[in-house]
Amino acid sequence: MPRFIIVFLLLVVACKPKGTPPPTPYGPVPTPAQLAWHRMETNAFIHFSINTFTDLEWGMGSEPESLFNPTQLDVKQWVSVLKGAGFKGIILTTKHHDGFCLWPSQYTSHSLRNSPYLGGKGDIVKALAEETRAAGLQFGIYVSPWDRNHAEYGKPTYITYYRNQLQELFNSYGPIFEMWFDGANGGDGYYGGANEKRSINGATYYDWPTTIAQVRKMNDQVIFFSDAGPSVRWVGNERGVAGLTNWNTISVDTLYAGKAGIEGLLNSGAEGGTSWIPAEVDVSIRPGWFYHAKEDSLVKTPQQLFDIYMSSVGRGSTLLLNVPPDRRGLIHERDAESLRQWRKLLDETFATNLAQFASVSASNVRGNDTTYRAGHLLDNDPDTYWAADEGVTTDTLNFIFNDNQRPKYVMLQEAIQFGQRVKSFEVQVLDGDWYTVGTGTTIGYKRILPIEQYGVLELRIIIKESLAAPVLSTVAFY
Ligand code: FUL
Repeated sequence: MPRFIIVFLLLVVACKPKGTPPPTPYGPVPTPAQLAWHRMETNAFIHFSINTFTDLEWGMGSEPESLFNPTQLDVKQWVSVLKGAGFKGIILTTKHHDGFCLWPSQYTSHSLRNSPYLGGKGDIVKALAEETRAAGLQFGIYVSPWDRNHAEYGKPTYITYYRNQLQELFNSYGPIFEMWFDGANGGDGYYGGANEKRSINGATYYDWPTTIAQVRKMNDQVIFFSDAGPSVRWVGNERGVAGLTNWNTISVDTLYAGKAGIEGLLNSGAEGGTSWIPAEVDVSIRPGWFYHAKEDSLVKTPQQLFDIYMSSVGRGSTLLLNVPPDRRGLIHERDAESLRQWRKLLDETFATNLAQFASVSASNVRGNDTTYRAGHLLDNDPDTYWAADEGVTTDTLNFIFNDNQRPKYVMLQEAIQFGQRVKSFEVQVLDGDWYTVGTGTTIGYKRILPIEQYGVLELRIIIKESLAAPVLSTVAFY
């Protein structure tokens, strides 16, 4: 080929306009570990300890280790029930407020080492961590900062004890995907025999920044839960209900775990908050967190669990559902059955995505570039997305079905790696005229909106307000 042709071709390639660059992230965005956590959607919580044998929710710390004696404990059963229900991770109460440890900690005698369980040779943290990972699920731990057994609680030496235990747990049982710092703190306790009330200053006593830095040295991917994050926040109630408006952002400057009066803020987050700290919805399948035989008839029904799924995952949060094993050391038949039927209900409800029968167009596409086309909303790929032009904050997405369809739910997802943006939207169907069948505020990782059911050929989603140009990865109809 003559040289001038080669030079010409090279010039053509060099001058070809490059595609439109991806959207600029707006505000705080999730870390890769937080993004992975969002995608887990549902995790299981396990409250199991000496309280299981005393019928208490909060042990005083004086309970003799001899009481801890599950006779048929089977972590394989736990994991198989929980995996069958679709959970992606399991978080275990390794130590609750009473201080009893489910692993043979070298820093205290108040553990299963001094119980009859397996002749003191058991290690439930190890057994569950291994079984969980063998099943392809992730393992997390709850380690209560408040310790009603420890003689030094309230003094700086207790903080050293607590940190030593975290070292033990992270080094022996990792990788740990999530670590739970409970906000309940201080009060009456056994405290090594002192039997008194001890109050601490929740804002300063634990010196969390140092503890967190120490844990991050052992595992820089771990998700820290507490009222104030730093990775995920409490949702402000234990009923399973995230805010209808649910920002993943919040400003933590004056927040700390256990601070009173912040439930509303935690429930809905803060528009324009300075950190990405999404809400986690923790709720129990029974009235209590620990197993009590008297609550066997009060296990939440599949429909109640479905409603909780809708008010947690369906509002952009992650669900952490507690399923407490009984005194045998097994998940009770009633809980297992309820979970099975719940899973069935979810699978049936979300079996057929009617979007497969639809085509979509958008009123605006970023740079008119096919990289950001509306078709990505329907391609089942969480990594592709539709985006509007910078500065365009109201848009209409138009869906045309190939045949009459009757969707009951609209599911939307923002591509949150670019930040959370949408502030209000509306769903309309065409039936001669356009009718509004549902309205919503924030979307975030996922929003499942129940809509008024109509037989429709054409439906549109109007994004009425957005903090920046909307970027959505998925729209689905069920
Ligand atoms: C609370 C604790 O006091 C409860 O016992 C339970 O562990 C719940 C998940 O967190 O703050």
